[in-house]
Amino acid sequence: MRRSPPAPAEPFLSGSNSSYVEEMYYAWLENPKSVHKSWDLFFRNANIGQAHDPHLPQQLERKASFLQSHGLAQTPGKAEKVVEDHLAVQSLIRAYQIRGHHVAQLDPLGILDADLDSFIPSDLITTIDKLGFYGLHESDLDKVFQLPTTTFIGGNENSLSLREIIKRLEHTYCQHIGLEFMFINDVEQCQWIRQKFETPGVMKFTNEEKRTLLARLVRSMRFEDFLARKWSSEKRFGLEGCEVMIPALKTIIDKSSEMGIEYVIMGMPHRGRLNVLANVIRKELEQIFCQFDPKLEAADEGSGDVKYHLGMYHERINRVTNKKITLSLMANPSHLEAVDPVVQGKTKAEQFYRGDTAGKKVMSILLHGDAAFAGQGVVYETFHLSDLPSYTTNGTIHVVVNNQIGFTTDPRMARSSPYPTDVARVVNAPIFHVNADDPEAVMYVCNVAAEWRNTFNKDVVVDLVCYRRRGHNEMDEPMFTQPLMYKQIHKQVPVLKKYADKLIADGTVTLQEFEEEIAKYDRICEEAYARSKDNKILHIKHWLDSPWPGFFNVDGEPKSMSCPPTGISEELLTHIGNVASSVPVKDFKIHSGLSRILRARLEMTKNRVVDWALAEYMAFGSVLKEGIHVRLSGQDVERGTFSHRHHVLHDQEVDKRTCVPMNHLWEQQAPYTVCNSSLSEYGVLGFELGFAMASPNALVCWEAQFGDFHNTAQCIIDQFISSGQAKWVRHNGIVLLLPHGMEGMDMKRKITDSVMLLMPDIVLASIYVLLVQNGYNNVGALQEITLGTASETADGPEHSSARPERFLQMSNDDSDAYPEFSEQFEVSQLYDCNWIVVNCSTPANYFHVLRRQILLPFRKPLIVLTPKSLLRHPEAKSSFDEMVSGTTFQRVIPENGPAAQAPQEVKRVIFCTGKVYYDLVKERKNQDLEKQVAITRLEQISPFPFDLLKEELEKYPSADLVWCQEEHKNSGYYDYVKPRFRTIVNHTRPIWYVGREPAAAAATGNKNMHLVSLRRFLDTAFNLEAFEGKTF
Ligand SMILES: Cc1ncc(C[n+]2csc(CCOP(=O)(O)OP(=O)(O)O)c2C)c(N)n1
Ligand SMILES: [Mg+2]
Repeated sequence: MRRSPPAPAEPFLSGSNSSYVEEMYYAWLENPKSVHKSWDLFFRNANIGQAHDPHLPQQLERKASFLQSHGLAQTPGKAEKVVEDHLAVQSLIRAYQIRGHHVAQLDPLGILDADLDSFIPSDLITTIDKLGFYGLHESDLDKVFQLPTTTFIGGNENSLSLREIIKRLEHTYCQHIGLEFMFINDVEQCQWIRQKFETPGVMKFTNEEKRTLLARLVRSMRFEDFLARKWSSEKRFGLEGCEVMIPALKTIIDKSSEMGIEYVIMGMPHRGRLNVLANVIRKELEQIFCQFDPKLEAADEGSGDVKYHLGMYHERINRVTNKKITLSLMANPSHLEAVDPVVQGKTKAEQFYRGDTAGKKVMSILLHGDAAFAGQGVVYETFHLSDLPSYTTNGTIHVVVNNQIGFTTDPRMARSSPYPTDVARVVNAPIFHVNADDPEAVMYVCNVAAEWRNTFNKDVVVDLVCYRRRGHNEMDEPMFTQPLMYKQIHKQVPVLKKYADKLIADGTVTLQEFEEEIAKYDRICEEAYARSKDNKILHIKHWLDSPWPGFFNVDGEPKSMSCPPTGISEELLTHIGNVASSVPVKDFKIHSGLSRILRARLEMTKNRVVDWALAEYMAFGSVLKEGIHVRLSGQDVERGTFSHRHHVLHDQEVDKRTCVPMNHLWEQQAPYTVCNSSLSEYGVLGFELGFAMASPNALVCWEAQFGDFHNTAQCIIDQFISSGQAKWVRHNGIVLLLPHGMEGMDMKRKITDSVMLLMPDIVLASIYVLLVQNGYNNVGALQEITLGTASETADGPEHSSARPERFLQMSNDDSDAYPEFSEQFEVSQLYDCNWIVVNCSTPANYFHVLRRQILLPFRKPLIVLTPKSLLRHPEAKSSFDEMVSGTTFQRVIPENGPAAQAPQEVKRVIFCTGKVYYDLVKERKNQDLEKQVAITRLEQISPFPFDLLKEELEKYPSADLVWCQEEHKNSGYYDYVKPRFRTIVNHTRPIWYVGREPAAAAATGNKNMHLVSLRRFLDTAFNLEAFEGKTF
């Protein structure tokens, strides 16, 4: 067979190609000389016929009939071959654009395939006989072909010989750069890339540029050599084998600075990190070297971190552009890729606060290892944030140190995708693979990547295909596991030598200049090394990646140790309540169900009460007035998972028309951002944490759909939120809102939001009656249903617990140390803790704790266990009296009923937290035990309010002490509170447990079981003989 038809998936005649013949024809009609001579020949001879070719693609047939209809009915055999050959050449060009990277020489070792496959695509002309694939022959090589508009290999020429076409395609696509971009579904972007790489002579550098590149390579290489010489047995995760990464980053930064970027935020793993700090960020070398001294003492509080995890922030002048540039390298844990979303969040915040909506001033660069980039799911989650309006950073440049190994694991065992970078294809990011032993190719690619980001504000990946000269760290023996690879690596001439030889050979530099450059940098290192010996103390403060100028005093301490009052004026409360109940935009039609909710809010405002949603509104609204930006992010947060929030109103008649009343509170207010996130926890929580890093003057909240989903973001919680300050002296005031509680209700699931909202009130009333008649007597649920806002609050094992025990277990306050109670105890305890864990039982207290969070003179993460059924519980309402000026957050809400009037009569004090309080109060009333049993609520669980609880305990000297929780014994709060209570009473009194038995699952999926266990523990709670005779 003479020609193989092109693969059906490849529409090689589509788009601009398909109109090519027409274009030629019309041009030829106007002026036969305007087209290439082969077309001229074709059109002139077009009246001579030729048998039907069954393999002629359909579209070509259409062209043939087009020609016929123009009176060119008979096509000559010769002419048809010309057309066929042109089409074949187009298809050949396209094949290189799509698949050229598969044969590009990407591996500096020359032994591996970067795409893990030695297969050579059959449509690339790697040997002359493969011309036959296109029906072409060696004799066609010198024939001249018109070039399609989808290639730039011709430069100023419209046509080239086939020989030259293949040569230029090979040069562009099959040398040291492998381009993956043809999957991008935007023609303009594809054209842009083709032009950047195909245009002949684009990869030319001036001598000056080459010398700068060489000097940068010298620094990169000699830095590692220096460390290796001085500390041969220390781990440093050296960059050897990918030294080019330093000039690569510097090129990206130079180019970006030239195009207006003022601030670059970077995240990277271990490999080459010290080198980046030294040679890109330009941390003083002595500060790096001194960290190798085992006797170095830590000056700051906290546990600190290893040198290759610390962050850095530096403002300086970019020497190439002479412009000011700020560079920040984010501190990160060992957990690979975890820092990615954090960097993005911080970048977004920096853009947001500068009004840099298009990302023209601030950008991020993320570095990755090949194994981690392919293996870690958070990479994918982060990519998926890249184009979302409230999360985009307007394009990130990703640089992969693709040393073709992950610790000891061969890529063939570590990934199923051809390249480690394939994950980037999901967002249509172009991927530029480049052989890291060709520094000029790397420079070129990096320049293009920076221009791409500036032009399209989209992500781009630079894949530095390199090798790892040593083991995973400097102590490892790589020959155990990669013997052949390492035999080759031992023979490999270092890139610096290769490049220096090349520049010396072509006269760009002399040997003497090169040696001087080396000597100069070695001297810099030696001098810094000498100075480093004077550094006896490590200040981790000097390694801050996100300083907050003006927030702390000059010593980095809080400006005060008190918290301003959190109550606000009645006038403010009323104003916020009124706006929260309104639609502050004209001609905006909201859903009738929502009107009902807004009416209820207005009614509450008139009656001076708030429910949960309104309390949150008041907290957010009031801090906005004080110029504090509020950002609430998470899945479905705009409406609220439980349909209680409704911060974004949707016009029922105009698509995408929305209104956020919170942004209509005052003329001069800080902006409120509320954004439904992608369905990710790891990525989004990391992002919000990064956002909260940028400024202390923002209340940044992340809400989990249900509290237990936070465990898919566990790495962010453990590695950053819990321990971030201890490791990196970096404060962070992020708020985690975690819906928590065992509702045990499966009924509500059946009566969903949409159904409810369509029902008139009369029908709802009937449902209410019906449910009561059927013995369904959970007040919260009924209230929810009558409000017409029931939602997916289905509970069971997976929706009940935000796992408070885990947060409490990681709290750093000492269970056994009896603290000294000073006047500042409340605030200093907060200052000393690693995070604050609260479970509020009233809307007012929720309001106060959110406000306290931002009014404190320092920042700590706040974990809030938020309610579900309490959102609409008729008892869980607060009066304005609990929120007005003079009121504050109550860490403990003591009993204030009859039991408190005669405490000596009280037989039992039940301590509890959260929603179970309402069950206990109801049961106490039922059993008429209001005088005998006091119920005290712990609202701030950690840090533990030792001072207030001590007062409570002393008030009831002869009472049993009980901790009651609805959670199972091995979860919830018991293990945390028990030793602390016992510390208060100096182990003289027991604290009895009342609650559910230990269990593996967080809750039952069976309603009946749920109710039985509830009944059982309520009975015990009020059985005043329950613990008689028991020892502790
Ligand atoms: C989440 C996570 N899992 C495992 C590790 C342990 N670990 C450290 S480095 C490494 C290999 C990383 O390979 P790669 O991403 O290719 O980077 P390279 O070291 O080759 O530069 C592994 C598995 C880790 N640090 N983080
Ligand atoms: Mg690797």
